[in-house]
Order: sequence, then structure tokens, then C-alpha cells
Amino acid sequence: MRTLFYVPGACSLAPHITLEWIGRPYEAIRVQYGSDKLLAVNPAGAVPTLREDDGWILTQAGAILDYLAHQHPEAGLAGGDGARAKAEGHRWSAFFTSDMHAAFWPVFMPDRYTTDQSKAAKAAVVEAGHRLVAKQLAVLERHLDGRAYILDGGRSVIDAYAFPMIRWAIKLLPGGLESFPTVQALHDRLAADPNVQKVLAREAGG
Ligand SMILES: N[C@@H](CCC(=O)N[C@@H](CS)C(=O)NCC(=O)O)C(=O)O
Repeated sequence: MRTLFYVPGACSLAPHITLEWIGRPYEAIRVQYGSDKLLAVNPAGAVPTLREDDGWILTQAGAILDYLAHQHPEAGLAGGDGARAKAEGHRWSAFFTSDMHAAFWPVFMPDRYTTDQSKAAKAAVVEAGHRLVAKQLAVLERHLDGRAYILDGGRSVIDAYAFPMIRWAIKLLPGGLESFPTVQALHDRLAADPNVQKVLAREAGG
């Protein structure tokens, strides 16, 4: 059976939601960072990791989402057809991988971003991370103005990709999303989806 290895609330939430939207059988296995179970399928020790039933393993959230969208065109999660629609999908996937996700690293792991391990130095790194996250949220906020979803072709894997990061921002950014109402609206639209709620309940339950 197709298997997703996930950590609750991590970026693996994006393919987890996508698999639920697709509606085909899959298994979701909860793992811990650094565990043998995770290292056995992904030597980088990172989630998401997807394993197909023939043993083929795919890592990297953007690649997994792209793969799932194109393996299941019937689910309509690719965000549209044609060269420009595909390019927009790649553009926003790269945005979430390289700009938004990366902006959270100093917030999650400030010790990796300074050789000064004092409390004050790490607090400064976290604050710099908050600014980076806010900068990326402003990009998303502008783009979402007048749109229900990120891509023109309707709800897509890219919205699923945004979801865990928007949740991190709500939790970790001082002021949450108060300056980003369209991002908040996207969050609320996705959070109201019964499939998203099912996945959140599963991840919360362990
Ligand atoms: N470039 C990878 C990054 C994956 C990643 O770092 N995931 C985080 C969770 S959101 C993780 O597994 N972190 C564990 C670690 O870095 O040790 C991707 O986009 O899939």
C-alpha cells in the first residue's frame, strides 16, 4: 500500500491532506525525527517521505505533491493545464520550499544560525526569522487578493502545501496573521474542509 511517513503538524501535513483529497487507499505512518523507522526510508531523516507499494521512495514535499497531482489527474489538484499553469504550479511550489519554509528555519532552530549560543543571540535569530516569515506572508497576501485559492485552476496541492506553514505562522509569529487577512481566509477555507479536519484529527491523535 502507498505509505506516507509523517510528523504531526510538519510539512508532511501537505501530502497527508493531498492523499485524503485523492481518496485512494494509503497508510499514514507517524514517525519521530531521528528514529530508525524514518532513517530506514529517508537517510536525511526528514518528512515527508512517500513509499509506493513497489518500494519506490520519493522525498521532498514539492516533488511528492507534484507526483501525486499528476498521478491522479481525476482529483483535479494540479491547478490547471497548459505550460503557464504548470509553470505557476512550479513557481509556487518553489516559493513554499525555498522562501516560506526556509524562513521558518531560524525560528524553529536558532542554534543552527549563530555560533553564539547565548539566549540573547538565539532570540535575535528568532526575531530575524519572524521578519523573514512576515516578508514571505506579504508576498502570499498580495497574490491571494481576489482569489479563493493560490492557483488559477482552483484548489490544488499548492494550497495543501501552504496550509502547514500558515498554521506555523499563526502559532509562532507575534500577532499571528492579523496583518494578512487573505492568508487567514485561505487558512479558514482549508480548515473548514472535512478531509483536512480528518487529517488534523488523525495527526493530533497519533
Ligand atoms: N527540503 C525538504 C525539507 C523537509 C524538512 O526539512 N522537513 C522537516 C519537517 S517540516 C523535517 O523533517 N525536519 C527534520 C530535520 O531537519 O532534522 C522538503 O521540502 O521536503
